[in-house]
Amino acid sequence: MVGLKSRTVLLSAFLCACPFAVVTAQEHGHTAARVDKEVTTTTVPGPAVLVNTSRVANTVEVTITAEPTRLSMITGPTTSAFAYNGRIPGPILEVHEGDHVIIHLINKLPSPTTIHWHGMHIPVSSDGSPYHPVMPGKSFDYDFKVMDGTAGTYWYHPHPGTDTGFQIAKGLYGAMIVRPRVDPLEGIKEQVLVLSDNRFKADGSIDLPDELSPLGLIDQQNGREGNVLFVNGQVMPKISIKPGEIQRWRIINAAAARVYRLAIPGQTMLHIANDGGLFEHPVEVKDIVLANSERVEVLVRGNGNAGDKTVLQTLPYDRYVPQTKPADWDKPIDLLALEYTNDTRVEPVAIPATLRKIPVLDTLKATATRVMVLSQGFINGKTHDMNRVDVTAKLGATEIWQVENIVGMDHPFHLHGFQFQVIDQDGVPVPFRSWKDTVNVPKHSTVRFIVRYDDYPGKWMFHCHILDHEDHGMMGVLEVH
Ligand SMILES: [Cu+2]
Repeated sequence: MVGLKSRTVLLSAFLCACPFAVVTAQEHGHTAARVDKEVTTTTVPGPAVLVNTSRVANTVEVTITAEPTRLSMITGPTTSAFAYNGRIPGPILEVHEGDHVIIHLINKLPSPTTIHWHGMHIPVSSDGSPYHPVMPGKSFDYDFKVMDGTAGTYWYHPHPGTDTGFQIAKGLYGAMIVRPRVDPLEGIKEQVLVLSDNRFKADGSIDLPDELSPLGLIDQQNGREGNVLFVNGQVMPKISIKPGEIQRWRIINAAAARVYRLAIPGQTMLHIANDGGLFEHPVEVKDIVLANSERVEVLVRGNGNAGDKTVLQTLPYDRYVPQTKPADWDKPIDLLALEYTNDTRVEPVAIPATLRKIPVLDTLKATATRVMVLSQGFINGKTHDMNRVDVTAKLGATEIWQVENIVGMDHPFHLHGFQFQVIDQDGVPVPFRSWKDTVNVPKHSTVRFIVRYDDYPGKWMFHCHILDHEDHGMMGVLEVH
């Protein structure tokens, strides 16, 4: 995907190191209004944090406006986009376990939208699924309590029926962090890295081809990938690290279809968390495959010396249908620069050997196995129907899902509302427990996971998280009652 031209775009944007500036808000006819001073204190000039307007203890109340805007997304012409509070990605929503959270969504878009709090265990009325669209010009209050044990890295994005890919491509996505009451890694410097990609036309507009055009058909097949790779809305941003310092990176794959295989050349990372929060023990890894909508947390150790420079890369990962595999899929791509400061070496902090305990979901307690056969665009041979319930289950029941991918490309499978534990892939047990809400099911593979439907009845979506597949109906409904 990344040819000579886009390499040039990457390079020139890096040299420019432009902050992500709001140019105009079309709906209000504002003139250029820079928002640089809202940028967080992290070295990556990422999104601002949503301001809590509540004066009540343990309560977070924020307002998110989804609105058309015009932004400098790449070097050159500006881009007509959608943004949450004028930013791409949207501002970070930061909450604690035990908090009461109220989010006022104001929809100033020309079409219905929702906000789905991806991975959160919350009431179905606040899930932001296609069952609860917010019409243009209308508002909606999402209202939920953050459960204990759910601390982790999440994200939010629209989920309005068949328009999800379009709205996310236009810029609607943001990070959400749930902090625990006591963090075993308290005091370690954090970076939030929201990964996404996009494709632009020469006039700066987002390239969303007609579905029946040759490129549109490839997008439908593979999922739409872009040749411009963003980290927090920036191309090739820079992170500073002191020699000896350890940093905690919370990484979110917000791309429509691109699967990342993350690595820092010549060094390992400590993988400490998946979608639903910390592992029991850190795991040393050379690289991590991060499928669409998955999150990981890693500890990056500043092993280098003052003035050294390295990069975070995405390595080749073959998720594609062979016939439409991008020509340069096998080339690594740099995502961000990691640069050592000239500070004297700091003493690395000690990392606890045990981060927390994760309760076991016992397969002997499972009362059903749900078989989901994924083919190209279908789940169990069907496309999504809002008026059909595909799986009915009892509140509190423990069940196994057996997700069988029978085609020649990967499908990342997401279940709303309930975190699960992956059991095995093709019969090979996963090496350790973790909480997940999305699992990549590689081509011609079967993944089994176990889930307990705690607390919240209702109609919950499950679907492929390649947005083109989801929007074309690769989705079903679980009703818990
Ligand atoms: Cu899919």
